[in-house]
Amino acid sequence: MASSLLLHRQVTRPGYWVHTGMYRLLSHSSSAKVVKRDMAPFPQDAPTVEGPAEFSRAGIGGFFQQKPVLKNPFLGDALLQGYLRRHLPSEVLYSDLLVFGERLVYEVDGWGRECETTPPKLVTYDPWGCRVDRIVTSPAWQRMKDLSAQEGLVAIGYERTYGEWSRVYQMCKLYLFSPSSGLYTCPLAMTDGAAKVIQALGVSGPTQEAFSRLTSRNPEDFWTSGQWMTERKGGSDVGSGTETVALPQSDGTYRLSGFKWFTSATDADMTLTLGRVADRDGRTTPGSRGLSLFYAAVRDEDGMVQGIEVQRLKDKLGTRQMPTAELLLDGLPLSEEGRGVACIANMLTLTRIHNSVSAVSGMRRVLQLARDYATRRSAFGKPLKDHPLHMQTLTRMEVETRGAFLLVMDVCRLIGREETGHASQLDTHLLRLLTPVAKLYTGKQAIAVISEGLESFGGQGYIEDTGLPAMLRDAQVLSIWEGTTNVLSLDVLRCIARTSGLVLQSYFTHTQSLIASDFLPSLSVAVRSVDSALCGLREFLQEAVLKPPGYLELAARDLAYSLARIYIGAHWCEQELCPVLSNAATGCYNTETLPQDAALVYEASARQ
Ligand code: UCC
Repeated sequence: MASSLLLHRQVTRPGYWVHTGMYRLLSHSSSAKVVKRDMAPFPQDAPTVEGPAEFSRAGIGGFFQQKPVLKNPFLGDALLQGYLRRHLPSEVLYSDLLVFGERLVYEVDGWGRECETTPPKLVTYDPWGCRVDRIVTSPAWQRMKDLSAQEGLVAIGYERTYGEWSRVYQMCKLYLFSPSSGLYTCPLAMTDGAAKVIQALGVSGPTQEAFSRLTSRNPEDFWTSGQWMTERKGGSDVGSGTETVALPQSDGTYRLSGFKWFTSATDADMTLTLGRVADRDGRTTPGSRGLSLFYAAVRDEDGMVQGIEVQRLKDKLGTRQMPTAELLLDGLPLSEEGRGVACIANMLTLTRIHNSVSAVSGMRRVLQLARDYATRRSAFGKPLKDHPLHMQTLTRMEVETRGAFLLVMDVCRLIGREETGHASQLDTHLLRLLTPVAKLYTGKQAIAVISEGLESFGGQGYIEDTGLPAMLRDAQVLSIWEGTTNVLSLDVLRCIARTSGLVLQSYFTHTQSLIASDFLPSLSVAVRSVDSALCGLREFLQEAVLKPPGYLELAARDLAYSLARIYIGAHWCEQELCPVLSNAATGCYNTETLPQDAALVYEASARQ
């Protein structure tokens, strides 16, 4: 079906125009001769009359809406610039981001679109029937890899030119890159995570080369890594869902046999993955305790996959630019035995931070475009930017985005401090607590803000080749991969329990100190609001620990949201800061309500 209509005009009586066209849409006059012309070129059979000049030549009129223009995202981001001026004033860094911003607009953004329109393909066999399992990616995807090395998008985090602020610098650069990257930020997240795991385990043996390649600025040497954890039984419950078995070989390596169900960036050069070491009788230890972490170089010297069968590429809602596959693994050497989950947790922390950065950057990008569009699009006699309600909507999106930015950058600051040995115990606690909080909160925010952003373009926000719908599709994954909202909410509870509440103590101390410092008188209402939410949350937690088991579990998501909102603080003062408190007051977490919840959810299906 055609996606647009050419409306042809025909005079029925003086001064009365009837539109006829491909479909009988607009003709209600019984005297009109309505012609259905499926895709007939105009004009053909209809007797045409010279109409007003506007529609006479092309038949589609003279008005064309100007599209939103992407401008240098660094220059267009006052908050980012202000943040850097305050914390990391460096001319070199400023000019690097400025030049990178130009490169994004004039070069990289087009590659990003190309990655979307030319998705990867799996070639299973060569023309002569040999199994090759080659993943063919677009030239633009390859260029993204080279660019990532040249721009140091992983390397910056390890060169540490800016000491404890190096992670902030790296993440600011990734934040600018992400919406133009055609999802290349996904392999970069895992690459960064793998480098961190290797560094934490001690760089030696086969991982020495891997580490230097993962952190290289030379495109010839640069490697990306996968993080292949998910199996058919376990996306979230990795501990009991992992079936991959690792058989010891005489040369000290291990053979892995298993089926990895989601392997993002399957075109990676290496991967980290989990498996269970089998004893001589083939027995394995169940649960998380039985999991070990393995390193594997995925390709041979000719770039062909080794020891792996690619079953198929996944057909996904979004992130179509990036190959995600099902894999059968075989014969990968071991790097570490026994403490798989604990070791890969380092990677999870970093990829969750990357996820949060991508979430904020998606919000920022849609706002930048919406803001520009509001100056170019007029409706009801004036530009959109002059409609108060439209501006109010953009303002609300802006507030969300700013709040998310500050939360995420604070987590980046904390990881930078930890990695450079500057972290106090309070910093370490905050990092552990705020990493899942930031990830789960910004993932959801990104979906909401980007969805609102699409609406601000009217119908054009729903049109594929504007590039806008892909932003929403890609955002949807942010709350799913690297731990869903609920799994991360439970991770918040887990870290509270594991530290006997110390992470919370640090949170309260730090947040209280933020609002106790000097503030503008105009912020006093906001500060009071944060203060009262903080007190309420403290009281809630004191009571919640005395409630039956299950109470806090049901409160986990709202608790995580409360932690996020209060931390974001004054930026949120028009919102309910502490949903966990008001929901507790209405009995939301009483476990007796569980059957009612289930009845409500399943009511519709039960009737069918
Ligand atoms: O791979 C995927 C897609 C890749 C795409 C990546 C791109 C992302 C960036 C995009 C940017 C655009 S998706 C795979 C997603 N899967 C997950 O995220 C797993 C979700 N499930 C969990 O997170 C669970 O909570 C588990 C698996 C961690 C739970 O396992 P366990 O075995 O029950 O965990 P335990 O027993 O609580 O913890 C085992 C050890 C402990 O260490 P020790 O023994 O020293 O006390 C924990 O402290 O692991 C440690 N640990 C952690 N440490 C567990 N979780 C954490 C954590 N979050 N941080 C630090």
